[in-house]
Amino acid sequence: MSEIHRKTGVILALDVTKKEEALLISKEVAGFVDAIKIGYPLVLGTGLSIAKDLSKIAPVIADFKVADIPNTDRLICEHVFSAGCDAVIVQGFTGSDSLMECVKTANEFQRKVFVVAEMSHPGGDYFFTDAVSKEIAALAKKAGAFGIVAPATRPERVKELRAVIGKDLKIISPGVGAQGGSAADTIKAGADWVIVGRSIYGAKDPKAEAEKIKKEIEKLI
Ligand code: O7E
Repeated sequence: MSEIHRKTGVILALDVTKKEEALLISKEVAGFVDAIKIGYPLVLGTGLSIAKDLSKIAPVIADFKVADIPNTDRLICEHVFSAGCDAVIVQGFTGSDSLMECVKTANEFQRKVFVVAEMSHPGGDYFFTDAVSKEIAALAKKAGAFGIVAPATRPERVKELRAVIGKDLKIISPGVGAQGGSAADTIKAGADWVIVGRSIYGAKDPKAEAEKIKKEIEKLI
């Protein structure tokens, strides 16, 4: 287990499906990202044991967008943390009891929970309306989550959600690069980390691309 600290402001979304490729890219970009986010593509492709391998390179965030009843959420989180993941991403629309069970389980393992407040794709604000996203963000804070997920494709929403949660919670923002969002605009709006997938792992030179985003963020400080 390792703590997620902000050094570069970049989280790699590792949505490749082969173990060798996942390890190769992760080792290449290791100094330029603060964590590696794994989700269904990689875990279904390789098995959850990939988490232990990757955790030797960087902290691992398990993006399973957990969204079930409290008991099932607890079973999922226990599995994820036992496998070596440092944090889990869960949905907040399931309500406070489900969310609190995830946070309670994370606390038992001394791990972290991020709650999706609003999604980054064009349809992402259809059900996650302004009011709903803000309510989920407030619930994440009340439940004791470590942070929320907010869309880099809508920096104005990152800013509004930052105002709801204050300084105590972190914001991780997907949607930079392939989805059109800008790393600098997202960090300026109040995000702590941008989550970047295809523009890094799909690049000819993933290391150079990760370094470019890191430098773009560094310029803001
Ligand atoms: O577009 P990319 O390739 O840079 O990848 C973005 C990653 O962030 C990808 O893994 C996708 O599943 C995830 N993501 C979004 O793109 N938008 C969201 O609203 C939420 C996520 C996500 O990771 O949710 C938890 C952070």
